[in-house]
Amino acid sequence: MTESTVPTLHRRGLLRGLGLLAAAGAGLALAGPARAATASGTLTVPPLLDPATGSDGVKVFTLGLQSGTTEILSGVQSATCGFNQAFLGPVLKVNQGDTVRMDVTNNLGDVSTVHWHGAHVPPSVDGGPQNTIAAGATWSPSFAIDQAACTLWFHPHALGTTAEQVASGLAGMLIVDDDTDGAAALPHTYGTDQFPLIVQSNPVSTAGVLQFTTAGETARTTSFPLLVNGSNVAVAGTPELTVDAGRVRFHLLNASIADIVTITRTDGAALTQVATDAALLSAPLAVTALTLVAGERAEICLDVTSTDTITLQATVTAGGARGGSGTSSIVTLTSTATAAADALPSTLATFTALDVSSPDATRTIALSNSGNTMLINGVAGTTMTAMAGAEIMTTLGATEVWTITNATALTHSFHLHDVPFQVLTVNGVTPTGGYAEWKDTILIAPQSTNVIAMRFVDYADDTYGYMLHCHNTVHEDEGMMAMLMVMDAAN
Ligand SMILES: [Cu+2]
Repeated sequence: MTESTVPTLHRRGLLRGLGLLAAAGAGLALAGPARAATASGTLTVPPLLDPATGSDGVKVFTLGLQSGTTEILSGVQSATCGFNQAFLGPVLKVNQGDTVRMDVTNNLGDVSTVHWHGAHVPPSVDGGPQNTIAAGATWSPSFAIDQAACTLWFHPHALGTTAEQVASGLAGMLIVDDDTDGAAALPHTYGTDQFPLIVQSNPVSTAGVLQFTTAGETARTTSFPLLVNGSNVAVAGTPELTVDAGRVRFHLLNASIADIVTITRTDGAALTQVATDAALLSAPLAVTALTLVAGERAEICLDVTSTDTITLQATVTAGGARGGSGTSSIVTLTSTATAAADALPSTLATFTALDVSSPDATRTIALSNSGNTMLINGVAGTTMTAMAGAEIMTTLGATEVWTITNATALTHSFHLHDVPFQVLTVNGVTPTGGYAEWKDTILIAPQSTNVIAMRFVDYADDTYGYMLHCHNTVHEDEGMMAMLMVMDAAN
């Protein structure tokens, strides 16, 4: 990076830029015709966490939940938390077929858990409320990465404290890659042509105190700054990114505790979506807008050459009782590339619709509320006892069809652990676009009926359960969570 590429570098920008260069492999200063492509700019790029190699080639990632302080509002230090840093965390990249061990040490003063959102793993290592990590303790789950390329994330999932801990900054991205031709055709060099865009619209008091309850959302002194990779765009300015590549892949994550973001280009041109939450799309998909409810992800590719400037923006809609609003630019992308990238392949992955002609079970998942008490099938899942009394029992290998009804006037974010699902209908209509393929987190509109299908494969356990819940984590903490037990057919 040279000053000419970042003319307005100030101290905070400089720190960000240095982080970016470290992430990009420091190919930076040694410009020459044969150098690897690299990137520069003020966009905060989370560091890539290098795993240690354990026995039998296990990739060992070391994560520490810690507290710290972060300037979220201009000139105000907020008490925050993060993984290995004061706010948010590093990016972990793994490959299908890897075996990983996560050495997770809880250096918070409170109990926590770490859930691998979207990962198909046994319930005993899923990081739900049963996998509590006491203050000062280390939890070391080991599991196989048995799913194809996708964008996952990790965050706490303890009872009653999820919104607080996620709002405080405990959120990180986990990127799965695979060996398919489709994945290989997408940009996949982190910090060079592959970047996370973690967008958050979260409630903060004028004193800089992060809020995580309905009361906090609605308090008069609460504002909802828009953060991109932890940086407030209203304070630091629109993040800038200059790449040498002709194509960039952004891994979008809405890590807000409640709010909904819609991503568009400022010039109104189409984005090329290449993945949902849960998988690469079967084919690249041109979309003019991508709406992500809390917890939802998507991947996009942008083709860019030296004559282009592309700016992405996020339009925020309140997901809770009160929330953010308005539209903010979230990244301005330029490139030094003179040649256009080759066309993306017409096929990225194979998508096969589940056979739901004779499902093993059909269920109704009824979302309702009584004031600020949020219910699934009439039960507020605020304790393990309450959830155990209303648990859903299924059998390994079962294909199920669930009808999710929303009797509330609120938008919810439905997330199922364990396996991804397919959306069959929304209010009777077959969905299109990304909602027509694999998903693990979907928007549930007020008063809507949403039919989804899934197949429970691989992991049965009669002790540990999976969760299904609203990923508006305020609603989750208010009870919109239930437990699913996947039992072995022989039991
Ligand atoms: Cu909800």
